[in-house]
Amino acid sequence: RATQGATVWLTGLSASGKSTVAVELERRLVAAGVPAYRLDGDNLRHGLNADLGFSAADRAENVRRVGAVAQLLADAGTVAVASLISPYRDDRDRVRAAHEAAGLRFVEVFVDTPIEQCETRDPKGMYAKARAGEITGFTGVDDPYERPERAELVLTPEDGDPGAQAARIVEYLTS
Ligand code: GGZ
Repeated sequence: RATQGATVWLTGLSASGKSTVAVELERRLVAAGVPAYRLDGDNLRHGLNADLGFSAADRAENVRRVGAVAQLLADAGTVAVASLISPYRDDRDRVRAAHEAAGLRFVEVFVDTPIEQCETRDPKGMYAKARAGEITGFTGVDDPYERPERAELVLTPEDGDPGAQAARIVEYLTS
């Protein structure tokens, strides 16, 4: 049913395009009459998760909290569109398991943009700072990113722009 809630979980490196794909996905779903709501990791770190940093434990707590909020939205019949780096496989799998235990659909989407492209984009200059050693523990530079092994969808730049990538997710959700 088009009105059924679900969580779409976008994972990938900083500057991989997760947030832009999330905006495009939310826009397309709402235009089609499907209630959708975005949960952006970077934004939520200003409020709900303002107490968290970037240690492995804090990232785990970040993912746990956003996963719990997404699950509430999904339970209420909304498509939650979460975009977080969420670098650890176990953290993501726990969110999946919680959804599945509650009978809620969880769709993991790996935004697989090569780090070279993410670094070329570098919209906030963070990769440059990380390479220069001004930031430590930056995902993909000197902190791990564990690639999903069984994501429902893998998006690469070959799929096209973020709108085309979002369209792939809509197609997956409605097929
Ligand atoms: C990774 C960092 C870091 C470190 C600050 N490592 O691309 P952005 O800038 O705009 O979004 C990134 C954001 C990551 O937040 P998440 O909540 O998605 O991360 S996680 O799921 O791992 O908890 C990035 C910025 O914060 N940022 N320091 N050390 N990204």
